[in-house]
Amino acid sequence: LKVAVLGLGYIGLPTAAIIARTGAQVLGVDVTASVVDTINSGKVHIEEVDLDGLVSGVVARGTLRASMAIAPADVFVIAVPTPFDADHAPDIAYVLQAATTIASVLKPGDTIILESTSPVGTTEKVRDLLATLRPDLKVPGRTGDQADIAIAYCPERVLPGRILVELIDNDRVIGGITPRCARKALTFYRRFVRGACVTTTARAAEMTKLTENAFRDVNIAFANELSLIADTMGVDVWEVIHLANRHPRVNILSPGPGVGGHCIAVDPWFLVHAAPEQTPLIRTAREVNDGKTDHVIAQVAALLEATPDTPVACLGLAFKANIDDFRESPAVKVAAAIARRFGDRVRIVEPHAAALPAAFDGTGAALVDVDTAIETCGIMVVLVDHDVFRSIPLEERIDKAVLDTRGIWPDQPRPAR
Ligand code: SAJ
Repeated sequence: LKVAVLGLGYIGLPTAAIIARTGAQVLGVDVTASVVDTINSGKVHIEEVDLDGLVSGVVARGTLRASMAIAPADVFVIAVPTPFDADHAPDIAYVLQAATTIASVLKPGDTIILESTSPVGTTEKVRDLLATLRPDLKVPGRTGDQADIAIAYCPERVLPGRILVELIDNDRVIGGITPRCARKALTFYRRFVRGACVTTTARAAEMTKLTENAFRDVNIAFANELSLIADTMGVDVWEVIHLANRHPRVNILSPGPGVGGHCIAVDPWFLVHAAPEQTPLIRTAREVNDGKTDHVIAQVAALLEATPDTPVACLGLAFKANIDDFRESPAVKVAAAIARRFGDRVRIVEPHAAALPAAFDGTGAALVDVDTAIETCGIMVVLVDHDVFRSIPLEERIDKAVLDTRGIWPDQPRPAR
């Protein structure tokens, strides 16, 4: 079996490597020369648990090769980004570009699978584009079931930090343009997926992916709203959530400084954009979560103003615990806003960063290690629940003014109201 994976990012590269491990001949295609060179030398350009060993193994065995050029294959997997523009309108240009690339080598019997998070209807647009570019091939859904090629949508749903495990163990939703397309894609996923593979239509699968991330966003927004209420009431929100979750049908998520990453803070907008009148809840959840970041910035600023000249340590920059991914991170937004205002009073602790990101350029903030932060800072702001911060014992922070946005230090004495 020959497989081409287009887009070698956080999803494409692990997927390509796992397929290559099954013995299939995998070509990874990416538009960035340095990514292609890195992979062909057996190395990785992204951090993900166990990915480096897997990639070096399959490259050495010759089952994974990267290139900037496409080549014929039996199965094409599209895993390119789908960003949104300033008005939150999804941009599927990279998906259509990938489809155009595939069209140049497509032959009867091939299967094309879109994995990128996409607005509902995108897989049909891919089909329509291929029909235009390759009038010699019968595309599915337009000519009965007697198509020359199969096209399906199968969203990835892996969690960064657990990608290699979840790629294999998670259930997969496989949406075909036709039932026959879904069955062909199913045969492919059965090669490496241990979870259940459930088939449906392409449109239902597209909406399922957006629904999953909107569900999580709405639930985090509920937790974030609770944290604002609890602050007003002088109640510990973590205790309230802990107690409420003892109810058999209540399961509240955790408040934080906002929602980051490239999925949960983005995908709900695809639904809002597609159905603006029907999405007051999903839109409000987005606004609550983004608003929480502004609220934390104001809280930290007030704390710094109340204690002039005291250095502050901002703990964490990653968008969530124990990863090195700073994309759309609320921690970066908070720390950079504080650094712009309070300059060299600001110390940043991020064990996963070798240097401060560009957002801190010219601010005077410094990157320091945990011990230096504890020794030099009178104020500590927890922005990320990295294990290394969680394990700082009470005696090392009892004399600090603490703002713990992640609830990692329940034993920290609360200031009197
Ligand atoms: N967060 C909270 N409170 C919580 C949970 C998360 O504030 O209780 C924050 C995190 O700190 C982070 C953000 O939300 O800033 C997102 O983190 P996450 O762990 O919820 O999700 P991601 O972005 O790492 O991955 C999500 C997952 N989707 C769901 O859980 C429904 C993953 O399964 C998807 O594959 C991924 O999005 C994706 O690529 O779409």
